[in-house]
Amino acid sequence: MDLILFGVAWVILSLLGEWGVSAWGPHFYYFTASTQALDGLNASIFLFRFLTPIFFFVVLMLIFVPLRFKHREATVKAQGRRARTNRPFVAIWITVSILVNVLFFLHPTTSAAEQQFDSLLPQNLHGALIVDVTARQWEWHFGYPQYGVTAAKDPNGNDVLYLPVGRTVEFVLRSYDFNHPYALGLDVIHSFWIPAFGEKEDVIPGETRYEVIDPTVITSTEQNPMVRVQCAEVCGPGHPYMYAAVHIVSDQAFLKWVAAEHKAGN
Ligand SMILES: [Cu+2]
Repeated sequence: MDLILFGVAWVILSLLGEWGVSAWGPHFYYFTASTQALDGLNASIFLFRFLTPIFFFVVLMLIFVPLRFKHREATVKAQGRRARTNRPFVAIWITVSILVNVLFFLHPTTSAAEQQFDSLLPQNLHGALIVDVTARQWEWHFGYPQYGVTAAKDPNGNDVLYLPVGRTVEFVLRSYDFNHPYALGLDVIHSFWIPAFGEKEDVIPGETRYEVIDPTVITSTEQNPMVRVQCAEVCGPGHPYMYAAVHIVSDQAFLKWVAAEHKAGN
């Protein structure tokens, strides 16, 4: 009887939980604008789906066990406190815990890492748009070596990032250094973060790092503040203001913008 009651309560709560994950899962990330962000979102939904029944099992046990196995004060006095072990239950619990941990290590952890390493392989970067990103206290510079744009600026002279939708982008990330055209000295550690792209990469002086992104929607910072470059590593008093506007546009609009940058001498 106990078992049936527990089982029914567990199934009902788990189904409610799964329904909650279906309803709220797509909102775990505020806004997604790249396949990489969608992969991250799907990974967290997968984890929540899997963990919901386990979560409710533990919660129900915490409620059920003290109620069901409660001893009266008199019994405790007469028999003393006794502990009993359900060996098969403990064995199953430990085995399942290990299996769940191994599963999560393989998927999504290892599978996502492999996917990320694969995206950096030269054969997967054919036709990719290369964007040179230079971080310095406290601004971002963007260059497009394939298009002869060295410092992309908007008409007001602010640094700006334009990306064509549906084309793989390879960001080449550097902190301001001696090899840079404006260099005076070494800069500090920054972190390149566009929240809507779901990835973040530290920018370390003296190192070159890469991030590959596939933008999926036409949008911009004005439409959604999650679509902006934001420094995500404390780098001095100007750190919170170290951001730049991002525009994800159609192919034609991108080429038009490149032409305008040439005209402006950027
Ligand atoms: Cu910074």
